[in-house]
Amino acid sequence: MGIFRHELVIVGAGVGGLYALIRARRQGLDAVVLERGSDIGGTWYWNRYPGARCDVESFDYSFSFDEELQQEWVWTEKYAGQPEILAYLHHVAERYGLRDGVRLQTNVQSARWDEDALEWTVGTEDGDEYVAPMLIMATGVLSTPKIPDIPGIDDFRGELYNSANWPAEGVDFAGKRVAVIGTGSTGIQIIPEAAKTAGRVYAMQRTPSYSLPAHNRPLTEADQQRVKGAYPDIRKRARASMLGAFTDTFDRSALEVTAEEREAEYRRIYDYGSPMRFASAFNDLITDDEANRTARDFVDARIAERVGDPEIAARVVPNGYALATRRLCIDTGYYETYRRENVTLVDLREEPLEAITETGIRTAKREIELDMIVLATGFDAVTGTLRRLDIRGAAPSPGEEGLSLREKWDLSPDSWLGIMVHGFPNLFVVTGPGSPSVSANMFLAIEQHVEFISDLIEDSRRRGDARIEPSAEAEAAWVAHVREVSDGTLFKDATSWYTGANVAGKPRAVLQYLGGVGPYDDRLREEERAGYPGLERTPWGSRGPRAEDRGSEDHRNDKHRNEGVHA
Ligand code: N01
Repeated sequence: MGIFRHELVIVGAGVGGLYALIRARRQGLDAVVLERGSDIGGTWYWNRYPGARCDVESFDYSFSFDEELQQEWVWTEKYAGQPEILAYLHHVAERYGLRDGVRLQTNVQSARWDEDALEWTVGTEDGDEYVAPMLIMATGVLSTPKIPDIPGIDDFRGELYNSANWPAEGVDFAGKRVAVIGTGSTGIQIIPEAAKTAGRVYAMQRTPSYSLPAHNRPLTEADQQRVKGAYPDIRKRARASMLGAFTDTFDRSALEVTAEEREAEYRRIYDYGSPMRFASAFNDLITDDEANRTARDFVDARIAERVGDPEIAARVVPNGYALATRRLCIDTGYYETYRRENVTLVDLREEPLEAITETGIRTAKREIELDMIVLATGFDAVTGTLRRLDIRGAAPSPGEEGLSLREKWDLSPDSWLGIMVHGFPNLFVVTGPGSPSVSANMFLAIEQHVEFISDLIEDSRRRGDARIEPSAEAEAAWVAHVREVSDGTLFKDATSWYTGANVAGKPRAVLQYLGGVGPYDDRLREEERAGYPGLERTPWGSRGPRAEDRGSEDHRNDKHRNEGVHA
């Protein structure tokens, strides 16, 4: 057990944590990254199940901060698979010499703000403490798997896997009877892969998803030249766009064009293969149910064609919710898989899953004997990971226990700009609730946040702030704006992880800011230009340890670097 002092602690060595470390080092900060995994990569380290692939195109789903990096890296497919994305993150770690700043297998469990010392103490499972005045939580939005509360789950004697904690050595489906529970983005990717070699695959579907064919393909030399020749401009326009990934403007209502024009537009994007583009084919698909219905009708017909069998199609065509208010998926051969002799759809709406037994699964209608069960049951998303840690902010009054982030977010997932939380000074969240996060290209959303956070840290160092915290008013105003925007969309009625509806007891609220990446970027810039009016600041000297006791900028690194006070 030890106590380690730094100027900045970053939790999570995924895309956000690695970039935060790069930025911190460029600012001359002594920073450390704490990572529970045994390697870097975050979401792309854990989600290594067969078929794992991104649904944002690889040219977009990558760092833009360094022109040399984006010129030298060669993406081989339109949609990169998990191994390629992980290899890219390893390349980034090597290229910027990040590994010595990352403590692997360091499982953070708590973070406590000390109002006297004006610093955070981050506690790990091993009993170590990392102390720093600034704390960045880059813990990911899909990083806490939701393990379903199915009776008998511990009794199963066969192989049981969770997609978000897949064995590094891989899993052999060959000849086995495999049930995949869940048909969201993950299940839709695993089912066709398992069906290639399994004896039988049972696709256990409770809620069907909308999915489009990815039309994934190798990238050609011409693709590389086209994108790399224009990368700076592509990135600039992506930042000003709604979804942060492509820049076409869709300024027509689905209801103002003829049925033929509409069909032609849907067909054009469908044949290209991009869920983001499809969901923005017209400007009212997520705000007007009638407009949305035109997109649903188009996709429903395509799903039925792909499945073939009308009885199965009737079960896998979604109904009862608007397209894109649950994640609009992409797939490679998912619906066609139901044409295979060795694939059985189990519709859990007709025969609810009652229990997992020692030998398989019992539904309301039958016993299914199994060798393997795969849980593709999703995540306690966006706020889940931080709610599970014991994070204590400022005490309401002296002598009292610090405010609990879990308790605060159990009421409502409030934040200021999705980045800071009132009551939690000097704590920064990468892609927190109330920011574009998963409704955008995550790489860009993460860059946007890390840059705002590091600029803010730099600004407060320059001003001599010891403590910065969003005011209650600024937080409330942002929360009201996020809600006003989502109330104008069909997302407010979504029953998916987008609104926390997939986790019992979680407050229902749209967890993303739906105003668009570009307008959100403008809002961040405005805040910076105005000198961060949403923040309350406390300079060194007025409270807490005196500035000179904490080291001047010149020798700060030496003073705070790993003092390693070993207990
Ligand atoms: O999780 P999900 P996911 N009994 O929540 C079912 C990203 N992602 O891991 O909806 C039976 O979407 C549940 O049914 P229901 C992407 O952002 C991206 O698939 O609760 N079923 C649902 O069908 C995505 O949105 C990529 O009725 C149960 C499924 O499990 C996000 O991750 C790839 C159940 C969970 O679907 C999450 O996707 C993979 C139970 N007790 C993931 N509990 C790409 O980039 C849950 N389910 C392509």
